[in-house]
Amino acid sequence: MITLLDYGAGNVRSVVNAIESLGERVFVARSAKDILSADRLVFPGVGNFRTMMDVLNRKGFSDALRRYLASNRPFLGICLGLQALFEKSEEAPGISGLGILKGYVKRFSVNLSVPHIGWNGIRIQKPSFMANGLSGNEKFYFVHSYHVVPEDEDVVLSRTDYGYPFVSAVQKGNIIATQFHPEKSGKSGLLVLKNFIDPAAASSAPVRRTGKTRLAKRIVACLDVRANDRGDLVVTKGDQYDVREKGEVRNLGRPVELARRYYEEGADEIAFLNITGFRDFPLEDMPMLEVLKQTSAHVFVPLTIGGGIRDYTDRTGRAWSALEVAAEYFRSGADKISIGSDAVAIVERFLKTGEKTGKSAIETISSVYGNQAVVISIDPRRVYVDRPEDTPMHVIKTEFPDSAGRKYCWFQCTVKGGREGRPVDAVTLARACEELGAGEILLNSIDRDGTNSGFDLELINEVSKAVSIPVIASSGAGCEAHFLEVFTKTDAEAGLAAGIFHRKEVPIGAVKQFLSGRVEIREVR
Ligand code: 1PR
Repeated sequence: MITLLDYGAGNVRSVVNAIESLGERVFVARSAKDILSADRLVFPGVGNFRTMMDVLNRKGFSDALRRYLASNRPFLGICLGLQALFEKSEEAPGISGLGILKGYVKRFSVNLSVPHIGWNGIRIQKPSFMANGLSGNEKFYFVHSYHVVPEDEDVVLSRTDYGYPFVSAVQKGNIIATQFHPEKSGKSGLLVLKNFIDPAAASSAPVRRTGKTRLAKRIVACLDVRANDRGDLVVTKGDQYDVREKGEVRNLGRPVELARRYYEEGADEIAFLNITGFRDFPLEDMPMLEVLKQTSAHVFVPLTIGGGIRDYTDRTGRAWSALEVAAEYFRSGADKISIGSDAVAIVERFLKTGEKTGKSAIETISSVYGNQAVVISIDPRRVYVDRPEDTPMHVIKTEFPDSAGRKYCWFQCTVKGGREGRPVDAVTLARACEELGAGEILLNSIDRDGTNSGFDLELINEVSKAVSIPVIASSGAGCEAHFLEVFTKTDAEAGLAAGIFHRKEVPIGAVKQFLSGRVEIREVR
C-alpha cells in the first residue's frame, strides 16, 4: 500500500493512476496522522512553493512530514515534492521549506525558454535501486521553472542539462525525490515508480551513450472533440476549422481510444480541445470530464484540455469561476488547461487598461497551479494589407502574397472557433498572455489547418521571437518533413498535428523515425 499525500493543489489523479497501473493500491493521506502512519509515502507537489508551504503549514503537514522523513521510511517526492525538502526557494522569499536537505531552490537563469518543459535525459551520479532496469538513455517529462541546489554533493542522484547542469533527482537513504514526473514519463517513468514500490536489494548506475542530456522536441497529437448531431462525443477534424462534410460533423473516432493509440505509438503529449466549449456550460459537459478520467487511467504522458475555460453562470444562476472549471479538469486528470476565446477577451481588456487585475483566468489559474499549467491556444487568420502603416497591428512582409498580390499581413486573433475576428494580433496576444502568467502557447493557424501544406513558419517565427515561453506549432502538418522544417527553421519546442494521425496517413512512429538523428526526440521503446 502506498500512501499519497494530497494537499489539495493539483492533479494527484495521474500519480494514483500510474501507481495503480502497476498493481499497487493507493491510500490518499488527508491528515497529519495519515502521514505519520504511512509505510511508503509519495508526495507529488504542483504549483507554487509559497502556496504549497502555506497549505502544508496550515494543515499541520509540515511537522508530520519532517517526523516521517526523520524516520528514514521510504519517501518519493515529485517536482515541488522535491523542492519542499530544501531550506528555501527563490520563488517565495521569506518562506521556509521543510529543511530536510541543506540548500535552496533557484530559478533557471538561462537563455532558453522557461519553464523547462518537456522530455529530457538524466545523468545518474551514483548507484541506486531507483535506476534498476534503466539504460541511462531514457527521457523523462519535466515541467518547472525552478531547480534545487543542494549543498551536499552526496545527495545528488542525477543531473540534467538545460543551459547548465542542474540536479534532477536526489537520494538520501530511503528519501528519494525527482524533479521530473515519473507518472507522466511513459514506460520509463513507470519503471522508476515500480522501483520505488518494489525496491530490489541491488543498485545500478547506468551510463548514458552520449554526454550532455538534451531536451527533446515534442510531438503532440491533438484531438478536437465535440458532440455530433446524434449527441455522441467524437473526435472530429476541420479543414480551416470547418468540421462538417456533407452537412455532418466528421467522425474520426472515439476520444479515449484514439488517445490511447497515440500514447502507445509514442506521442509525447496529448491535447483534447472541446471545440464547442465556448458555447456550452463546461461543467455540465460531463462526457469531457469522463474522457479525461478514462484517458488518464491508461495514458502516462501529459494531457492538455481546452475549450470553454472561462467564468460563466450556469442554468441555475450559479456563477462559476474559470479557476473552478480548471480545477475540475485537473482533478479529472488534466495536467494543463488551454484557454482560447477567453484569453483574447482578457488581453483586449489588459491592453485597454494596462492593468493586471489578478482576477483573469490566466492569472488565477497560473497562480494556483503554476504558469506551466496554463496554455494559451491562439486561432489566428492572416489579414493582408497594402502597407504596414495601414494598421496598428504587428505586420510582417510575407513570402506568400494574397491573390491581389499584397505582400504585407498580420495575424488576427479569432474567438469561438474562428467564427469571430478580434482587433488584436497573435504576436501582441502571446506577449500579453506571457506577462499575465501563461506558460505555453499553442499556436494554430486557420489558414493552414487541415491543408497538409506545412506549418505557417512565418507566424511561428514571429510569435516565438516575441515570447520566452515554449511555443507549440500547430496546423498544416502533412508529412514527416514538415516537422523537420518547423524544428529547424523556427524555435518551436513542439509540433502538433491532428489530421495525418487520425487518418493514419503518417503515424507518430514514422515522424519520430524521420527526425531521429536530425533533431533531438524522445525515442519510444
Ligand atoms: O475558445 O477557450 O473555448 O477553446 C476552444 C478550442 O477549440 C480552441 O483551442 C480552438 O483552437 C479549438 N477549436 C475551436 N474550433 C475549432 C475547429 O476546428 N472548428 N479547433 C477548433 C482547433 C486546431 C487544432 C488542430 C490543428 C492541427 N483546431 O486543434 O488540431 O490545426 O490540425 P491539422 O494537423 O489537421 O492541420 P475556447
